[in-house]
Formats: sequence, C-alpha cells, structure tokens
Amino acid sequence: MLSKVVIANRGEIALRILRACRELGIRVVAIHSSADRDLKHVRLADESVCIGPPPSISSYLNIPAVISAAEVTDAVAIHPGYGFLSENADFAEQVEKSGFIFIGPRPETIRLMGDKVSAIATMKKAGVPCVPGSNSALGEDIKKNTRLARDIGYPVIIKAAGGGGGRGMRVVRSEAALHNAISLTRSEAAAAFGNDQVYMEKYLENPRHIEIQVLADAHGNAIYLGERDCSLQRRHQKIIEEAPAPHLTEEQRRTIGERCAQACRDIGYRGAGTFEFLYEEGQFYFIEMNTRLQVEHPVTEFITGIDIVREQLRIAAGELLQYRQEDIKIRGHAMECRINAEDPDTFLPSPGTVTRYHAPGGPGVRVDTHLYSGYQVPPYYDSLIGKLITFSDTRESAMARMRMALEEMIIDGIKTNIPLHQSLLMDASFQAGGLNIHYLEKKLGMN
Ligand code: MV4
Repeated sequence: MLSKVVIANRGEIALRILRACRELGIRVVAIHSSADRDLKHVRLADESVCIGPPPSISSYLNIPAVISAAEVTDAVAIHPGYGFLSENADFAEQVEKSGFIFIGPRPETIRLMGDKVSAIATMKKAGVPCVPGSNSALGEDIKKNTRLARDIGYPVIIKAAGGGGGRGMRVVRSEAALHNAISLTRSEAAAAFGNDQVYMEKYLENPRHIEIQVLADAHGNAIYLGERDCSLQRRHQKIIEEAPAPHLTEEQRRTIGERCAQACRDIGYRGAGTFEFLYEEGQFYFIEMNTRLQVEHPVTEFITGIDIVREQLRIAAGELLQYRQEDIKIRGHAMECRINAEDPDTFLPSPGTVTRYHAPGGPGVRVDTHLYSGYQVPPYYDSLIGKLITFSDTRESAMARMRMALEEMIIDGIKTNIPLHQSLLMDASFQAGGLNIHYLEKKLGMN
C-alpha cells in the first residue's frame, strides 16, 4: 500500500480522504493555505505544510507549491480531491514526472475528457450513446453549419469544447439566430478557456441529469456502481442528489452501466470516474465525463456498500480491483443534501464563525463535514461546508430520515441553505421523484 499521501484539497473532502488513508494505514500530509490552519483535517494529519496565502490561485492551485510539499515530506502520492487541480492534466503530468503517483486517471485521459469534442468522439466510438450533434468541432462555413443544424433539428445548443459543467453554452431556437450564436460562443470560449473550438448538439428541453459511477484498475478491469440522479440544481450547482435514480429499471441500469464499464476498458481508464448523461423519454445521452472523485460519491457508497475513496487508493497502489460486476448489488435508497454557507433566500455566501454545531445521527445518517463549534468559514472558497446523507430501504424512508436529520442539525452563527432543503423535502413533486433539471429554478421563480 502507499506509505504517505498528500491531500491536495481542503474542507470536507480533505477530511474524507484523510479517513480513508488512516483506515489503510497510510500516513497523511495536509497542505493548506494560511487561511486554513484550523481545518479539522490539518489538525488530524500526520504532517501539514502551509503552501501559500488564502487565494486559491496562490495556494491550492499553485502546482509547484503542491509538488514541493510532496517532495519535502517524502510522500509517494497526491490525492487531488474534487475541484482545484483534480482535472488538470498538466498537474497530473507534472506529478508523475516528479516521481509521484497521481491518484486519478492517466494525464492523457484527463486531457482527452477535458476537451468535450474529443470526449464525445471517444465515447461514441466506444458505443456510449451520445446526443445527436456535430460529432466534431464546427468550422467557419456558414452554409455547412446551417445545414448541420437543419439536419439535427431546432432547437440546437452550441457548446465550447473547453467548457463543461454549464460554462460556455448557448441555446439556438431558429436559423436566424444560428450564425451569431456560434460566433458569440466561439469568442467567449476563446477568452474563457483559451480554446475557440465549439460544437453543436440537439438541445433536449426537459432532461434529467443522471450519472454513472465507474471504477477501473490499472490492469484493464472496470465495473459500474449504478447511477445517481442529480437533476435538482440551481445555476449548475447541484443541491440534492440521490441513488438509485427514481423510476429507472434494472434493465436500463444494466444496459447503460455495461456500456460505461466497457468504454473504460476500451480507453484504458484508471481510477474512479463519472459518465454524465442527459436522460429523456427513456434514453440516455452522454454529455461529459468527470475524471475525478465527485462531491456526491457518498450516495453510491451507501447503496453499494463500497468505499470509493478506499478503492481509489488501492487502484493507485497498483492493486487489482477487489470486486467483479456480479459482486455489486444495489440495495436501498440514499439521498444527499449539500449544506452551503449561504443565505437561503439570496443564495449569497455567508462566511463567519460557527458559534454552535451539533451533528444529527441515528440509523442511516452520515454527515461529511469539517465543521466544529468555533470553526471560522473563510470567505475565499466554495460555500459547501458539509453534506448530509441518509440511507434506508426505500426512497420514502430515506427522505423521512433526511427530514429528521435536517431538523436535528444545528449550525449557528452563519446562514445555511438548510431551510431550502427542508422545503424541498416537503415538496410533493420532489416526493414523487423523477424531476427534470429545470424544476428547482422554476420553483424558485427564476424563470
Ligand atoms: C445540454 C442540455 C440540453 N441539451 N445539452 C449543462 C451543464 C453541462 N454539463 C451540460 N448542460 C446541459 N447540456 C443538450 N444537448 C442542458 C444542459 C443543462 C443542464 C445539464 C445538467 C444539469 C443541469 C443543467 C442545467 C441547465 C442546462
């Protein structure tokens, strides 16, 4: 097993990774900005290194500083968590060139999936169903683009190859608007991502967002761990996730899951990964692949009983996958509420001191958070301060446990979105399940 790992992240996920390392007897190096000296995982780590001032750009995104911390502490591997450098192919490459193990896919895979045009081409070739579209970057030929959009059928969506996660896209509902939309998306993409390549897809009006979790080892084995429904979102920020996806059949799960696992074998994928799909009228359409651990991984851990972070560490150590597909049994239902330090009405960040903190508990309740009474939420980073995850035999019961847990949880001194979660768990449509990606924004009166 790995002897010592650097956790190149902060907050709840750094603590989550520390716990997985500890369980496997791996020593832990916490790296942190000068604003994060009091983070819970920094206190618990075997060693810690302050790598820079508060702004992420000078600390958690500073590649030489992160790699130096691994060098001075004699670590063997770096876990990037999510966000920050987790999907930066140059970082993964420099980690490996410096003689460390990057806990994630090969740098080439990260680069391939980071470019959405090459990601889609790769998945289409591997037999993963994709959205009808251009299948390649658009050229400058107006007539050709017009013909393409006509063939696909309006509405279409123009997306930046360097975008993803909702950045750099534009819906086009008529031929009159097409040329301008392509030009605008192209220039925005050039400015935002340094890559002016754009592509076209059929725009799906009311899809759900369903993603497939996969695990692959370095020896050509790959399995899928079922799906998560992440449709409840606001401005591309997920709010509640759940697994399994409501109303999905076992047959649908097996068909799409096997496609994803086979695609992993085809491309030599390594580590944990997520295939993002839009799901509409019984069909799956691949849109992107995330080559990292995801925020919502705990719902999958609950329904499969597999510790995804432990598997990431084993895979990085070169071990064979510990499970075959037939060992994976989906059981019960799990739900996750993302707890953000933000005003529940305005959604503005609400940093400050947590004057009092009490965690909920009981059967099927998991709390992933770095909070403690007296902790100061800094203003420099993402507003996610914790995740409340519940599990039970049925969706109804998992929701009942979530309502109880939200009621029990006390976070004083800062504002949180707990009231929003409470209102969603009372929402009759949400209780029925299977809502599309626009539901929450409509409920909040955003459109
Ligand atoms: C789409 C789409 C409809 N049709 N592509 C937004 C995030 C990025 N990952 C892809 N996104 C979308 N792509 C086609 N062809 C609608 C969205 C979309 C969305 C997707 C997932 C979750 C939330 C969303 C919110 C708005 C739009």
